[in-house]
Amino acid sequence: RQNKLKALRENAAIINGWLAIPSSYSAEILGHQGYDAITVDLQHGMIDFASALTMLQAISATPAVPLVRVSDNDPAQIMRMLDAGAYGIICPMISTPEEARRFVAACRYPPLGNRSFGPARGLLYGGADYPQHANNEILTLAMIETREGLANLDAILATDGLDGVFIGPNDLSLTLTGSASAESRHPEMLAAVERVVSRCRQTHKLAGIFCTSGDAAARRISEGFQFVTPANDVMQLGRASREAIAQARGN
Ligand code: 3PY
Ligand code: MG
Repeated sequence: RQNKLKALRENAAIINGWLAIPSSYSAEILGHQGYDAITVDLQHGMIDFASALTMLQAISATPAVPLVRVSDNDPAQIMRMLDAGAYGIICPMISTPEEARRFVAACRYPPLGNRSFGPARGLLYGGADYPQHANNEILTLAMIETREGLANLDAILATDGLDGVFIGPNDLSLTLTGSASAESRHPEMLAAVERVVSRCRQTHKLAGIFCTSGDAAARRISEGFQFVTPANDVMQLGRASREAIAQARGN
């Protein structure tokens, strides 16, 4: 199976859903809403391997491409998530080109990397020819969310096989400005974001970012981002509830 995200990025921004709640039912619901991709968040989501497996199964029954944000740059966890059917990995806290290489190597079978062979659900989702094509089809996004990662941006973007970067604006603003804010307007943060977009454009890499709403995601697309996450399930559930309660109370 081709990873449609790789073709989509040429024409339109990829809209990516984000799951922190450990539920295959939530995953299935989100998958049917029109997202291009859905990410199962093992870093800050409340999700263990058993839940992640059923969530990836649910997403693969919808048009959305199943992705996973792993909890750290751990080849064993990356391998298990790919075997569980993730068609792309978002890896947090990539700060050096060595870390980026280690991440990409974990996503690639030899000779390009060191992923161990046992594709399991990869075959069910990707098809019988998955072993021949997985190295090309698995999307790899390195999170830029540390001062060091920002400083090493060019070297990280030069990593063979890396499809792009994904800004973690909470962590990045925390490290740059001393307070975490996903929509920070601090000048250092604005400069950092602009730099990531322009470097990605120059090197034809995907520029992604986490956002807190659809409006914010639309602004990021107009800034040049090609992969946006318009909030996660927790934020959406809370916001929809607050709105409904306010409407019901007539205020
Ligand atoms: C961040 O904003 O730091 C993230 O990791 C997004 O989830
Ligand atoms: Mg982060």
